[in-house]
Amino acid sequence: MQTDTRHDQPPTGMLRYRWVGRATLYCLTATLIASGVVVFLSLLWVFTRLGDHGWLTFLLKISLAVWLVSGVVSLLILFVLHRLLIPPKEFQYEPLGDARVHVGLTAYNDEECIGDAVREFLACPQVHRVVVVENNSKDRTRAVAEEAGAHAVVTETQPGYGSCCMRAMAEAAEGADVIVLCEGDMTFLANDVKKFLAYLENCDMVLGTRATQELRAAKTQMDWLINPGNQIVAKLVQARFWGTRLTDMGCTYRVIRVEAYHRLKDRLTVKGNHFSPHMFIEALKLRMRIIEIPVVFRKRQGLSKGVGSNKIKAAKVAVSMLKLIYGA
Ligand SMILES: Nc1nc2c(ncn2[C@@H]2O[C@H](COP(=O)(O)OP(=O)(O)O)[C@@H](O)[C@H]2O)c(=O)[nH]1
Ligand SMILES: [Mg+2]
Repeated sequence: MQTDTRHDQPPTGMLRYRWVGRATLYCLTATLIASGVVVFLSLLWVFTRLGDHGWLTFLLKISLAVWLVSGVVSLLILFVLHRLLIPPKEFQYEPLGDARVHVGLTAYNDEECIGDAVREFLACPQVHRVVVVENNSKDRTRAVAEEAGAHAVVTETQPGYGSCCMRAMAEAAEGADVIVLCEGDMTFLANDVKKFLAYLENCDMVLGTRATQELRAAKTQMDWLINPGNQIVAKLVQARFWGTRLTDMGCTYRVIRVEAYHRLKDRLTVKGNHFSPHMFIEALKLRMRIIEIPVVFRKRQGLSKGVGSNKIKAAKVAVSMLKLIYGA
């Protein structure tokens, strides 16, 4: 049975969609900031002599008022305005049948892991083609990928994680019905492709999330800081695009229908490490249907070139992600 219930928003609805989303995000942010200020001023009031000063009481009253008003407005926007102004997306069911599934793997000086990653994907019965895009590697990445049996190994000369991901999808798109984007560092499990394909029957793009403890190895780059940080920032995106559940900002492993990719590709511009949310934020702006599913996440083989091992780099990437979210 095939029920095509896809209805993209007409252009007039898009403006309303954007402004209601922004209002939700800005109001919730004001509530969060005001909560922090209220707690801080209350501590000063209770534990220091500053409590004797009238100005502290005045500031406390102002911040309480901001907290209350922004909180109430946020609830009204979420539970009233959204219902009145943003029509819910229709349920979609489009079977994939015997869709051609092409995998694009990213690699950069990844000779330790790219061979195993290619072999894992080639062993998946659902996968028809595996393409490796390596980012001008100085080691044997290309040779190892070829020896492992990759159908193609392409060199992307533009440096950066985003450039590599964009090229990997462009290469995988040729002749495909479905594109799988994944890192060739063995953190992800190729066999999870079947989980992605099951959910893709109901949407345009399926994102992986590394936030599920039961599917994560004991020691990975999703540590005590990166994991909760990712989840909190993902909730900001969820506030902006209310309706789509999100828990991870940086999971490369994702699957997209080729038609959706062609609608999206010209909007993709971020070459650096914040490419991952850039891609799904642009898709959400187009009101694409996105489902996030838990995936296995293992310890990386070889050295991390991204944020995996460097908290300062992670903080910089987080700032770039926040700029994306508040500017969306
Ligand atoms: N950071 C980074 N990653 C790149 C680049 N080119 C390709 N990649 C690939 O993008 C993926 C993400 O990088 P990785 O080192 O795993 O970062 P991590 O997942 O944050 O530890 C890997 O498959 C890299 O090999 C690049 O210029 N910079
Ligand atoms: Mg990685």
